Amino acid sequence: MVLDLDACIESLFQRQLLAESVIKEICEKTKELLMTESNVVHIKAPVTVVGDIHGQFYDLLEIFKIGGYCPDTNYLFLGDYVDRGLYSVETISILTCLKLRYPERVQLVRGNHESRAVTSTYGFYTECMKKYGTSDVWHYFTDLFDYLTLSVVIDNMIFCVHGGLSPSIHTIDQIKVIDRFKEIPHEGPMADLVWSDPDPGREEFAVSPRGAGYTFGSMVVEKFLHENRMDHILRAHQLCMEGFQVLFDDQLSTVWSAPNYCYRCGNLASILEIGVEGERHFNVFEAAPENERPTPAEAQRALFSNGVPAGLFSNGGSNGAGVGGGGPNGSNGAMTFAGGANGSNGGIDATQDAIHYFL
Ligand SMILES: [Mn+2]
Repeated sequence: MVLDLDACIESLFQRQLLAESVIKEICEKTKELLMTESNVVHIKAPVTVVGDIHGQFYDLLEIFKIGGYCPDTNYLFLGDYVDRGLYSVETISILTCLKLRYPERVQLVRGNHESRAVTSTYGFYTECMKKYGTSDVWHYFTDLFDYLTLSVVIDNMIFCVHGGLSPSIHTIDQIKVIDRFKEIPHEGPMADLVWSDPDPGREEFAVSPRGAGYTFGSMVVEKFLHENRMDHILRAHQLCMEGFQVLFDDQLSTVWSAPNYCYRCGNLASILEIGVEGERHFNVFEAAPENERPTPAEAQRALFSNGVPAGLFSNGGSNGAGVGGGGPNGSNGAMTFAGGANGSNGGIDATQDAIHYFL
């Protein structure tokens, strides 16, 4: 059987899951493609950059509506495609198909959730089991995650990564020599790239409250950009109530693309449109309209069904709060997100991952 990627993409847009055998073939082919990519992929603007999606498939559909469809719009996705939301399978399925179909126009960077350890705890594993009845699909995708690139550079000026910088990385060339084809380690440069966060209250590196990666301050950003002759760092990884945040005198941006995160945070989201001259425009959006989502009851049926039924995701009905917390310690009030009042991260709640929750 010849793989018809356009048909796969079309059925995913119609809210229908792909057959397990098709996912297997797509993952195999995509691995072969990703194997040829450097740890630092160089691309050119114009490109639209997308931050964390976390299984919020209906919001991803909204992103294509707002930002344009492939291949008319070039996309750079900054990781954290799965976990937390109800539709990790649909989300990673469509992104993988688009990457395979339009390899030069779609870039997928690895996030800290593109990992066996994290997806075992935060939802993707359970969702695969419920939607397919076996863990095979989870194995196909998590094996694929080992091949995702770690960073992208736009027009030699903008360094893009999921989390942030590492005390053991000073130059782009040091990223290029990392052996990335493996599970994300608990520490070291590869872990730091997917786990670290900027801290506007500091100048240097410090221990991260997440228990993995580091926080890094203004001097670190300044030095990295100067050393590598770039002018901006672009990353995702932290919830921003306004959908984005710009720090360090416009030298670093966070883009966050999961509106109303975990179906309860009430935050805005954005995609960052970068023009041919390097101009940056955050296109801010809200959660997808309620009448285009399944109701919580339909979503639950979807989760508890083993087959691949068509029409499962029918429209209509209102959408209340979908899943609750989901974090191992449940919800506990105060949230931390990018740009906490004085720059220091207080506690960590169920919407911000910390490595000690699953180690
Ligand atoms: Mn993340």
